[in-house]
Amino acid sequence: MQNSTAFSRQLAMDISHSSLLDEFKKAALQLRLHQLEAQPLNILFAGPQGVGKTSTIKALFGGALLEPSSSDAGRYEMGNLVVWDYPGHTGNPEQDAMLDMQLAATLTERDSNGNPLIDMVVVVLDAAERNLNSGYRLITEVLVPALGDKLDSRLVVGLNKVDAASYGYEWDYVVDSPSTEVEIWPESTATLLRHCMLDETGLEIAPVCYAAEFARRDEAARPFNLLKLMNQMVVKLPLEKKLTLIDAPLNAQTQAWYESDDRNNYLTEMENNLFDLVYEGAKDGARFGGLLGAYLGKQGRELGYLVRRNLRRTLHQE
Ligand SMILES: Nc1nc2c(ncn2[C@@H]2O[C@H](COP(=O)(O)OP(=O)(O)OP(=O)(O)O)[C@@H](O)[C@H]2O)c(=O)[nH]1
Ligand SMILES: [Mg+2]
Repeated sequence: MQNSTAFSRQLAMDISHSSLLDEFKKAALQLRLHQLEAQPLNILFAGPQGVGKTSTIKALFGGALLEPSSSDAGRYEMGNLVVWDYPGHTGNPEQDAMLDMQLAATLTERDSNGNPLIDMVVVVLDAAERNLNSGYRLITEVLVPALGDKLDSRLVVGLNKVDAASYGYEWDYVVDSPSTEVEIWPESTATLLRHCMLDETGLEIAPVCYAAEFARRDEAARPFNLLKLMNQMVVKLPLEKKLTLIDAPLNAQTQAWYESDDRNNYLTEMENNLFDLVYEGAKDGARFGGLLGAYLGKQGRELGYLVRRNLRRTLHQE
């Protein structure tokens, strides 16, 4: 159920078989896909102990990624994607200082082309924790200085465990979504965090509230707002790295991507992002009458249809 159906490969195949795209357009799109594919992508997950870093990685990438390929525990490789599961503070001051130093060193490391080795840091915080200070210090004292100028596009902040943060409010079985209270508590924490970060570092970043394992009364836990988190990662990554994330073996469970605070919007945003990526010069998905690519005429509409179909397949939303 994985890489044989990677998004970009299937899209390239669909483009070449399409009867609505002319040969010139096909060649241009294939070239573009070819330029964008097979870029290495390193994503590092960091945060205090027990916040759900490993659970988040599992929720996004399913089981496929969780086979450490090197002697390095906490570093998972799958094709061009490398995921780092960075340990949190232990409470031992010397050891913690060492961890911070190693983290800063990893973030300032460059590849052979002079680009940062780590493309993106996802900081996971526990929304249920009343004291977010250690995670906040990690951002302001370790990550912000180490990430340097490309901060905005390299940092994603996730507030995990929104279910546990909601103090007794839970799934609303009548409308089959979390009750509003489930969203309000963590969202106000996210707003507070946002203001503090802006104030202290000038960094404008909106934490994403989600749950890697939303606890259910009598069903197995499953993610909530995972698509929102994924979308934020796709939006922030530089153009040449986006496809690597979409091509990674994403969680194959339909349910994993299903429940969001407003799931259609995130899917639409992701469709727009991917369309613009492949169709050079397009903006916001070139929508016309809501239809992806339609503003660019018949060929745009056809590519829009193919992008949309393949994204839905990739996220198991068919
Ligand atoms: N209620 C709830 N529990 C969660 C959620 N995500 C993770 N957990 C639980 O939180 C605990 C810690 O999760 P991990 O993924 O091991 O956290 P971690 O950050 O990798 O922890 P360390 O590697 O020890 O630093 C586990 O018991 C998870 O089941 C969530 O969204 N909601
Ligand atoms: Mg862990």
